[in-house]
Amino acid sequence: VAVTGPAPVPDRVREFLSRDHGHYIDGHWQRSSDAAMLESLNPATGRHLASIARGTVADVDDAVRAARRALTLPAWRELTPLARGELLHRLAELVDQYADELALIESLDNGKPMSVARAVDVGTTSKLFRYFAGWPSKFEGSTIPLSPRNNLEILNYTVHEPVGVVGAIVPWNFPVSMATWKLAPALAMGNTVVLKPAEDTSLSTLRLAELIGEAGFPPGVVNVVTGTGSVVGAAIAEHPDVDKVAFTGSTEVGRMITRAALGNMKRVSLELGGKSPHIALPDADPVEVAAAAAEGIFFNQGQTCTAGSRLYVHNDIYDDVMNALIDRARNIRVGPGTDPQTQMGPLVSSRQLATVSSYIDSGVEDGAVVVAGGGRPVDLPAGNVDGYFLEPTVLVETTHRMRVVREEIFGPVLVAMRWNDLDELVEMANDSPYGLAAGIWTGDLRAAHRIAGAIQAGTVWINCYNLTDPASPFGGFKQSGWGREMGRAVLEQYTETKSVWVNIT
Ligand code: TXE
Repeated sequence: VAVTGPAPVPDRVREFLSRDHGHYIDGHWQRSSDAAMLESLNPATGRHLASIARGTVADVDDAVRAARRALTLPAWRELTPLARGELLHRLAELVDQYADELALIESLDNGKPMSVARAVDVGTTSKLFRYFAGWPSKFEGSTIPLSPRNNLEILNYTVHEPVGVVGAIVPWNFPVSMATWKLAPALAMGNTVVLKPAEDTSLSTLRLAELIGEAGFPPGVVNVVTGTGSVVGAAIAEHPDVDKVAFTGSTEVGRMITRAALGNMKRVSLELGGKSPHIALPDADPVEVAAAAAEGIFFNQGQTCTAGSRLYVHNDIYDDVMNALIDRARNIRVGPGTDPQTQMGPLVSSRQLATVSSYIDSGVEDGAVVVAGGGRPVDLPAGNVDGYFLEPTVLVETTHRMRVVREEIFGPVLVAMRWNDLDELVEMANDSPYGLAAGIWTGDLRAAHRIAGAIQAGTVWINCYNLTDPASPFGGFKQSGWGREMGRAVLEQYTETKSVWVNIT
């Protein structure tokens, strides 16, 4: 593993980081009700990066009250669909204008390489706002041909109305873009939002909140409350005046949120974990498969819900693929995200590093063999020795009885297995509580489509991996979630449908 060093931080970003960040409520910045703060650490150094407000139940109450009030503001409620779209366009432009700054904040706070933060996280964010800016004027209701009794003549039509106050709880792996996956459709459909970023990575979302104010969204339409999941997240999920909760995170917390939401029957949409199969057929090019498998698992340090974390390679090409894959894994440049040479940054937190490391240990205890990585990289620059770095890791001799094969590790750890029979392969691929994504590599399109049809997953990539687009629906089968995000499909998640009956007899 080659190791790289850090690059300097410009003054503007330094100034932003040095502020004591409050919550963004009703268009203003405010401290927590008890003035408590949380520390955000730089995962590449393990040292202080910034201070953010540690929210309380009272702060969530304030934010929900502001969001409720904003629903009735003429400046929001009476905005024409085109004008609402225009606001989203303006926000997209601001995100582009400050893209480098946002990307640097993201990279420092989350650890990911700057190039990834710029192209993927921030790039996706402005693209999402642009895509959803078009929908307010295009999400039409229907007129419905009825068969009424008593010769009545009825005009029946549907309209889509906002759900109301949306609580959005988002994770730390793609901070600003995960916030936008929820914000963009919620705002496009005329809702107001109380957003909680993850406690480890709130900074880019706080910068986005400044841009939301600058774009001209009325006060209270978007509110950001920072703090812990057990206080702020739980308060949003339970709140009787929140109409819908949209969550991305662990399946375990998704269950807790769903239970809390039952109190007032909130609408719930969930994007949860995954353990996605990445499959190579015998005709696939071993070098291409190795490159895709490496990118599929090591992208974003493996902290991707769709990570191709279970690799199934046909026996005929298994040795060739594994040799090329091991070579790739060993040559990935690990270092701080701010170094342009870095290909893989640190994990997000010491907690995540401990979790992922303990999974590697459990795999070895269960009989798996480490053929690449497995530990902390040596020769880190002096300033980075306390960072949360882990080598790209590949485990072989794994079976479906092992925890490393069954559970989401959410780190740069790949488990590889052989297969011979297509039916058995599909059975193995589906032998998981999750059903988020799958990848298939082959020139045999007949086989590829057969497998795509048989696999229980919300997304299947054939001869590509980890591609997303605001226009294409994304979500999970089984315990990977409820509902779909992005595309037309998500609009249903942020609206109520009203059926209006008019007697025109
Ligand atoms: O996630 P949490 P964690 C998985 C992944 C990872 C594991 C743990 O396997 O190793 O989860 O990560 C908020 N009520 N994923 O613990 O806790 C929390 O503050 C309301 C996969 O960090 O689910 C944060 O904002 N909210 C996933 C958000 O939930 C609560 C991405 C997600 O954190 C809460 C992240 C509560 N009781 C983790 N407790 C993916 N599929 O993309 C926490 N939160």
